[in-house]
Amino acid sequence: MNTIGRNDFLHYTTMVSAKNNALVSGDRLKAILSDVDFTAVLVDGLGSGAGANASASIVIEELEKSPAIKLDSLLEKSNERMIGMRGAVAAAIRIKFKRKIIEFSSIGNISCYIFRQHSKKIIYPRQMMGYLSGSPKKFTVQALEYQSGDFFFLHSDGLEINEAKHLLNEEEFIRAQSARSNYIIFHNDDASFIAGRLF
Ligand SMILES: [Mn+2]
Repeated sequence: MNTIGRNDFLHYTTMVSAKNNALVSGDRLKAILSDVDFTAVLVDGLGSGAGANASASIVIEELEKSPAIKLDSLLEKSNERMIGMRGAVAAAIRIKFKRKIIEFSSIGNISCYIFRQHSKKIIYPRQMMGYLSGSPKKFTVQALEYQSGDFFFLHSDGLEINEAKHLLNEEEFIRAQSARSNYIIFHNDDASFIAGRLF
């Protein structure tokens, strides 16, 4: 399952796969691109199969219901609905093209990288421990400036990036965007990523 979108500000790709090539993945994602911003969420439901997918779907539904929702509210509302469910880890990102700002909110082990072309540096947004479980939690949004030429990569623990610095290279990053980079290693697990280049 892959999606691709592009406009004058962004070219992004996404991928979701399932453990043992099952039909249902416990990972889900949603990306919404407009002329003014890009909003995306990547969710890894705990465990695998239908139960994991049901938990992940809660976050997707909340974003579909209110695409302009603040990212901390998205996680808060999703968390409230997790009672009696397996739970999930999630990361949400919103990119505001005009002001060149990346907003980020997450809980649990979704990895997120921003690759800064200009200074050849990798920026790691703050992460919060835990998972969406239904027990009360406070979420925060981190805002980071970006520059034209930056890349970003969000992924679940079903894959890993080996030596992330290689993805500072644009050709390598473009290979990563289509899951063809040798520096991206897939495990036999539900796996997903969102990868974008900013212009
Ligand atoms: Mn996982």
